[in-house]
Amino acid sequence: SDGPTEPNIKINQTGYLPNAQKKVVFPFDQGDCFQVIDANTNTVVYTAPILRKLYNESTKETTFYGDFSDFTTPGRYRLQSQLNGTSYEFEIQEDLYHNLLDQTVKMLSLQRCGQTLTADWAGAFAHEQCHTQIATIYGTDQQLDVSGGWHDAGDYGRYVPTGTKTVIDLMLAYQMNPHLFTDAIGIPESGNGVADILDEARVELEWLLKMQNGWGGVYDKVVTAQFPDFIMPDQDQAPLYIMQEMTTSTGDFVGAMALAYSIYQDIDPEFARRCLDAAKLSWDYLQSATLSVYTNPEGFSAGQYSDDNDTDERYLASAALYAATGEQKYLDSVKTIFQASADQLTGVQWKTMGSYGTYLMLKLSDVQNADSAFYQQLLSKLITDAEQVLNATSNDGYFVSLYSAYAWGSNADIANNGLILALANDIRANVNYVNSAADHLHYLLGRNSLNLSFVTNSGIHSPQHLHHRPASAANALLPGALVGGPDSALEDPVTQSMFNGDTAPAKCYVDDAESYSTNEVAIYWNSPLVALISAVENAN
Ligand code: G3I
Ligand code: 9MR
Ligand code: ZN
Repeated sequence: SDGPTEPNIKINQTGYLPNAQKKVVFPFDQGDCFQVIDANTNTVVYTAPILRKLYNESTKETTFYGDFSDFTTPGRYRLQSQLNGTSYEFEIQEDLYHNLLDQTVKMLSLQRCGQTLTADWAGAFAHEQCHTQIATIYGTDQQLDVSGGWHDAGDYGRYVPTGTKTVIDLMLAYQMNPHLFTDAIGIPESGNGVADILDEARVELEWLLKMQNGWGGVYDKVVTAQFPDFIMPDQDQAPLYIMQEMTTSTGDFVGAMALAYSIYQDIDPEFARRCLDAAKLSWDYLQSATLSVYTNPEGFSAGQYSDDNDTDERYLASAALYAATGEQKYLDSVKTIFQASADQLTGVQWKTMGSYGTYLMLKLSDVQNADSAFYQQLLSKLITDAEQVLNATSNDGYFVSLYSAYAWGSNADIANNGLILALANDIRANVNYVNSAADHLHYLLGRNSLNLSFVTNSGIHSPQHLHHRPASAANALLPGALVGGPDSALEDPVTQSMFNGDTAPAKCYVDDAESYSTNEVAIYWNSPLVALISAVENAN
C-alpha cells in the first residue's frame, strides 16, 4: 500500500540540543527500526529500534517511540522507518532555541498597552497610544489613570491575576538563567544595559503599581464592558472600567512586587524600593481583608478570572515578602498557612500560585540553616508537586502530563507543568525532571498527535490564524506566540461545528481565527513557555 504522504512521525520540529534526550513518536510498529538520515548527504548516520506499544484515550491513538539520544552530532536530519515513512527535517544544534526564546519574550512587548509601538520594532503590530483614557472605578464616579501594561490576550482587557503570573514567570526565568537573556530582542529598551526581559517585566510592574489604591487594595482588572470588534487597540475607544479590589489579586500583587524588589535592587534601587513599599502596604491590607469572588456585573462580558480561594495568594505574598525582607512576621504567616492548608498550595497557574511561594522559600539559605524541619516540609511539598507531574507522563504516548484533560489553554497547562519540573530541578537537580521538562517543550514544538508546532513562526507547521484582534486587524501573524491548544469542552462555534464528544481530546484544535477556545494567545501562556525554554536550554 501507499506510504503516508504527509510525514506522520512526531518530532520537535525545531529540533534537539546535542546532549539532550531525543525521542520521537511513531504511529507504527514495534520491532521495526528507524534511521537518522543526514539531510545533506542522504546517508544513514544512526539506527535504533522502535519501542513500546501504547494506546491513549487522550489521542485515541496507538503510539510507539524511538530514542536517539546517543546521537549527538550537530547537523540537519530527518528520521525514517519502513512503515512510518519520513519525518520533517529538524536540527541538532547548540543554541537551537535561542532565537525562539527571544521571540517568545518579544511577544509580550507586542502586547504593550498605553504606548506608541513604532513599526521599526513592532512591524505590522505598530499602533498609536491605546487605552490611555481615564478609567472609571466601577460603581463610583471616581476616575483613575491606569494606562500601561499589556493586553491580556486576543482581547484588550488588562487583568491583575494573569499579569502578575506573567511577570513572576519572567522574573524567575531571568533569576534562574540570567546569562540566557539578551539586551537585543528588538524593543525600544534594547541596548540599555538591562536584559530586555526585565525591561519588559517592568512595563507590567509599572502598570500594576497603578492598580493599587491608597489603602493597599489592588483592583482586579481594567476592561471595557464588551469585547471590542477586531480593531487595532488604538481604535478601541469604549469607556474603561476598573473592577473591584480583590484579596486574590492583592496577594498576587504582593508576590510580584516583593520579587521585583529582589530582582531590580541592583538595576534601579529606587524602583525596587517602590515595589517593596507597595508590597508591604498591600500585605498589611490583606491581614484584615476577606475573600470576595469576582463575577461580571450585568452587561459585562469581559474575562472573569474568578478565583474562590485566596489561600495560595496569601501564602505567595508572605513567602515573597519574607524572601525580600527576612522579617519574622512574614515567616510566621508562611508557616501558619502552610501548616493549615498545604493541600491548597500546589500550582503555578493564575488561579493557583502556591508552588511559586514554596519555591521562593526554598531558595533561602537561612530557612535551610535555621529551621531545617520546616525546610524539609517545604522541600517535600515541591518534590511532591514535581513527582505528580512526572507520574502523569508515564503512560502518555507523547510523554506529557495531562492524562485526558485537555481544557481551554491545555498548551499552557503543559508549559506550566514543565515549569514545575524546572523549578523543582532548580532546587534539587534531578535528570528525570530535566528530561520531562524538555518532553513538555517537545510536545509544544511539534511532538504531539497533531504534528503541529503550537508556537507561531517555529518549526515546519505552526498556527497561522490566531484569535488575536491586532493580528486580524493588521492581517499579520504575531510571532513567538503559544496558542491555547486543544480544548475538548468545545467552547466556540468553530470547534462545535467540527468536532463532537467522540473526538479525541488532544485533537480538539483548529487553526482558525474564530476559534477563541483553541487558537487564542495570551501573556500568561507565553510566560511559562519563556521559563521552560530557558530552563531546557540551560540544562543541556
Ligand atoms: O475546570 C474545568 C475542569 O474541571 C474540567 O475538567 C475541564 C473540562 O474541559 O474544564 C475546566 O474548565 C475550563 C477552565 O477554563 C479551565 O481553566 C472551562 O471549561 C473553560 O471555560 C475555562 O476557560 C477559560 C476562558 O477564559 C473562558 O472563561 C480559560 O481558562 C481562560 O484562560 C480564558 O481566559 C480568557 C479571558 O477570559 C479573556 N482574555 C483571553 C483569555 C484567554 O482565552
Ligand atoms: O475574543 C474573546 C476572547 O478574547 C475571549 O477569550 C473569549 C472568552 O471570553 O471570548 C472572545 O469573544 C467572543 C465572545 O466570548 C463570544 N462572541 C464572539 C467573541 C469573539 O469572537
Ligand atoms: Zn491598549
